Amino acid sequence: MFSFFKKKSPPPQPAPAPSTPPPTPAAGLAVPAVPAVPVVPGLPEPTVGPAPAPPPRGGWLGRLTQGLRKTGAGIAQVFTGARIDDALYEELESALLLADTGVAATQALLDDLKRRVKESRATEPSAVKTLLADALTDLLKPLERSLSIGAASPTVIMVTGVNGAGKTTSIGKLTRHLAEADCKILLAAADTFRAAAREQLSVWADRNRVEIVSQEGGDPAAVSFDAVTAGKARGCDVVIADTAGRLPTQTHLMEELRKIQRVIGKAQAGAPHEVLLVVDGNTGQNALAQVKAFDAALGLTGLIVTKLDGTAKGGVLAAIARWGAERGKVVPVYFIGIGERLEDLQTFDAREFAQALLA
Ligand SMILES: Nc1nc2c(ncn2[C@@H]2O[C@H](COP(=O)(O)OP(=O)(O)OP(=O)(O)O)[C@@H](O)[C@H]2O)c(=O)[nH]1
Ligand SMILES: [Mg+2]
Repeated sequence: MFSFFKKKSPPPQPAPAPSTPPPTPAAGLAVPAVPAVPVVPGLPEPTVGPAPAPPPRGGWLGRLTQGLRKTGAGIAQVFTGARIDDALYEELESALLLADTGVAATQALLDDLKRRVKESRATEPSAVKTLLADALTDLLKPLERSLSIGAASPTVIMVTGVNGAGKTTSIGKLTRHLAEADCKILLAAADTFRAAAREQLSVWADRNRVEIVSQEGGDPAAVSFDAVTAGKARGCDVVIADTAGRLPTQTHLMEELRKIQRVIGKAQAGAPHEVLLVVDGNTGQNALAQVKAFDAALGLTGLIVTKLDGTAKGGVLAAIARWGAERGKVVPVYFIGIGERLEDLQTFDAREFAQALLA
């Protein structure tokens, strides 16, 4: 599960009959790549031959652990006692709630943990900590999914979120990874409110030597339409639309996002294939409220959770997972961000995250 994203591989020889249409992506689901070409962040993508070894994530894991250390310390404290008793579970409940896990996910984790403790007949608090890591991994596992590219041509990705969540920066990093994998990318500066926003995206476009459709003071839906039309005409693999930050309570701005989404669909049937929400990991329980609100408005297909390197508590991912489990449909976390450097955006791995949180 270390591929940064999945890309449809070149057609086998001889090429399949043109009458065979590519599979249509189901909303919210990454299309199973056929077969997937794992891409190693920071390393050149192999075009032929076996999949490369997973990238060295040791440094990454250390930084993720460091970013979540406050939560980790709070939870670790619970397991320093000599006995497994009600007091331990009560302390754990408080620690999980403090870590932004939310009431529903905390309760689910505690119930699952007690069952595991009983089944394993654990007697040491340290063993309970290991079982908690297992329970958390299982809860987070459904969030783990790769972004797939190539089922549609171009694959259109619309990126949304509140102000300053890290949308443009994440698009820049994602663009670099896609460009390194030989994807032809076109960026749409659909954040037309501020000149600085367009410039910021242009810098990423220049840096990655990819094309950008930008229009001074233009209508964001029109810019998106032009970009998708141009992407189709130019044979691009991916079109990524950067949108202006907004609060889900700003009804007219949410309506504008819906319009962008609709208009993109007019430029290309079935698009946008991905509607991503970028969430600042520091916003705690408010992050779940954002996910719910943007999902209600747009039908999200994935999340990018940024800034897990600061004061983020991390438990909110458990809250997002629990919410998905309750309604029978998760919004997967494609990437998590732990800083401003290119390599600071990585795929989400449930086990790794649970271990970092409980280190
Ligand atoms: N520490 C840290 N900073 C980040 C991360 N991701 C983004 N940032 C920073 O967050 C700030 C805002 O990032 P942007 O990408 O401009 O956010 P945005 O969502 O596009 O903002 P608006 O377009 O103004 O709504 C910048 O200073 C980024 O460098 C991260 O994972 N960790
Ligand atoms: Mg931006």
